[in-house]
Amino acid sequence: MRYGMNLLMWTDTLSDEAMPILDELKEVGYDAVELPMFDRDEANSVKWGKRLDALGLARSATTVRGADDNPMSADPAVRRRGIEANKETLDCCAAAGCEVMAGPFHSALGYFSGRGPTEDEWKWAVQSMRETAEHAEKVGVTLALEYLNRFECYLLNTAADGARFVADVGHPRCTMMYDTFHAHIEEKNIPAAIRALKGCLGHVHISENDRSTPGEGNVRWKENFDALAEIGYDGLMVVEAFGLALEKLVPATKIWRRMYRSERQLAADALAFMKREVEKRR
Ligand code: LER
Ligand code: MN
Repeated sequence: MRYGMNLLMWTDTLSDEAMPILDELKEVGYDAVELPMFDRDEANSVKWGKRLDALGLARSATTVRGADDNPMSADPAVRRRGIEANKETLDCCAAAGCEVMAGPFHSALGYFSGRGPTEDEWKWAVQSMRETAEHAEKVGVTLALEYLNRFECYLLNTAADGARFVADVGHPRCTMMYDTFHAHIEEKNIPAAIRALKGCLGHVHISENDRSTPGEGNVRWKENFDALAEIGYDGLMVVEAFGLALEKLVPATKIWRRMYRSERQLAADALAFMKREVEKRR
C-alpha cells in the first residue's frame, strides 16, 4: 500500500506559497500527495510535477465539475464543456505526473434536479465518461470515479451504483473510488459495499465522519480495513480531511469550523493510523 495526503486540508489552489506543504508531507513520511486540480494550468502542473519528482512523492489529483460543465446535462453543449474540461484536467494531471484523476467528475457537484437520474441522464453520463476514458488512455492517467453522499450529487450515491456505471462505461481506464465518509452516510453494509467494487476499485479516500482526523470519529474503521484487505486493495490510500480554505468545494462540503489541532498533527496521526490498520491485516 502507498499512503497519501490530500492538499485540500490546506488549500484548493496550486499556488507557489502552497508548495512547501509537499516538503512537510515528505518529512511526515507520506509516499504520495493528492493535488486539487481545478485551475487547468498545464505550465503550473509541470512545475508541481518537478517538485514532486525531486521529493520522490507519487501523486493523484482530485477534480470536480459544476452545473455549467455537467457531463450528464440534457444540453449537449453543456455536456461537451464537461467532457472538454475533464480532458483538459487529464492533460494537467499527466503534466504533473499524476497516476490517477479521482473525484465526482461524472456529474455536477452540488446540483440537483429534484429526483434521481433518468435513463437518459445515465446514458449521457456513460457516453461522456467513455470519451473521457479514451483520453485518459492517451495521456496515461487512470480515472477513479467517486460516489458521493446524497447531499452532494444524485448520479452515483452507492458502491452498487458505481460498479454498474463503470461496467456500462466498459473501459479499462475507468475505475471507481471508495470514500469512507460517503459510504458511512449511504451504505447499510460496509463490507458488502467494498466487495461490490472488487475488480474495479482504483482509489481510496480515508475520511472521518466529520472530515477531520481519521480514526477519531464514528466511521466503522474495522469493517473498512477488513474488507479492503479481503478484496486485496493495494493502490493509493489517501487521507481526505478538510480545512476552511475550500472556496471551490464549499457548496458541497459545508465546512465552517476547524476540527483539529494543526494540519501537521492531523497528517501525522492519520498516517500512523492507516499504517497500523493495514499492517495488522497483512
Ligand atoms: C472529494 O473527494 C469528496 O469527497 C467530495 O465530498 C468533495 O466534494
Ligand atoms: Mn472524497
